[in-house]
Amino acid sequence: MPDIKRPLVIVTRKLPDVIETRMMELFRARLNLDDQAMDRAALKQAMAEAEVLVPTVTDRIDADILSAAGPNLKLIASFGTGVDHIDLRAAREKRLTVTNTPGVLTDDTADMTMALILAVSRRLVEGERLIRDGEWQGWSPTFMLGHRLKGKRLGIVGMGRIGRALARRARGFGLSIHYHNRRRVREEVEQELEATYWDSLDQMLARTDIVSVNCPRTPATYHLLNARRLKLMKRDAIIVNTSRGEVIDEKAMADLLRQGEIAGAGLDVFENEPAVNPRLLKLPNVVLMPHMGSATIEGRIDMGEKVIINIRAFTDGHVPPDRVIDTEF
Ligand code: 8YV
Repeated sequence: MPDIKRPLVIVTRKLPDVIETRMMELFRARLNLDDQAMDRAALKQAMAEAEVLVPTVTDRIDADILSAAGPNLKLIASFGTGVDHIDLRAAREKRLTVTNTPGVLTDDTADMTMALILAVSRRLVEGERLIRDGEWQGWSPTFMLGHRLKGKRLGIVGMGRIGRALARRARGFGLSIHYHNRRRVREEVEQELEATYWDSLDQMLARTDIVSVNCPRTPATYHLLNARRLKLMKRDAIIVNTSRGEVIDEKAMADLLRQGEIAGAGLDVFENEPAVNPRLLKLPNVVLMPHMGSATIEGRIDMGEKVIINIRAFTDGHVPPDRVIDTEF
């Protein structure tokens, strides 16, 4: 007979100690202390046993994995905001509730996006590498010239929480804000950000100097930036992505970067993580980060707190605050 108040919670990856300790106090928690990602068999076993599963972006919870759900499994409390790793329709058919952790990684991800914009525009990684390689010959007026941010146009693809947090930061650097979104944002927000809305993504891509991908990965955004659209970008424009790799056709982007049709890229996410298109590795005008957008200790603790709150609310019989409704996606 499952203990409703102290459910068996299976956590698929290592979480911050403070979160794990609290989970041990509140739940019958099964932790993954050595942080080995679960293979499909282990994931199925966890689905069969758990009352609550706490997966992360590295666990592909597809229909086949969901078919292994045991009778006690009621809640998938994902550690992260994006839910593209979970087949929401199949979860709903199994009458499983799914929650995520929105809002608490907004600032960290926006900071990382701004860092990538700066790193690519001002050639930070190239310069750093040169010094470490012992190749710096000293200052020169025409050495390592990048581009000034002030006065440039930033085109944000996806004006949700992270897109807006990026826009606020970017305004501080003197960038003017352009955006494309499924829906136009409220007038007060547009006014605050002095943001220009583009109904046509194609038009925005052709007119902005920096393109930032900040929309979730959904069936509608898969390869939203395909070869045709990437070719619309200005030759001296750069692209940054801190959302999901699948929103951009990575191969097409690598080709265009190599051909000089796009001037540079800052990428925190990739289509087949942890694999990175080998062509990207060879390009000096590309800054690559290993999916670290939300990687702050504060952010990861806040995410864990949200997971705990969602589990507690659910087991107390309430609708958890971060319930994911699949029609939203
Ligand atoms: C998280 C992310 O680290 O929350 C997200 O959607 O992309 C990341 O920043 C990851 O998802 C944790 O599961």
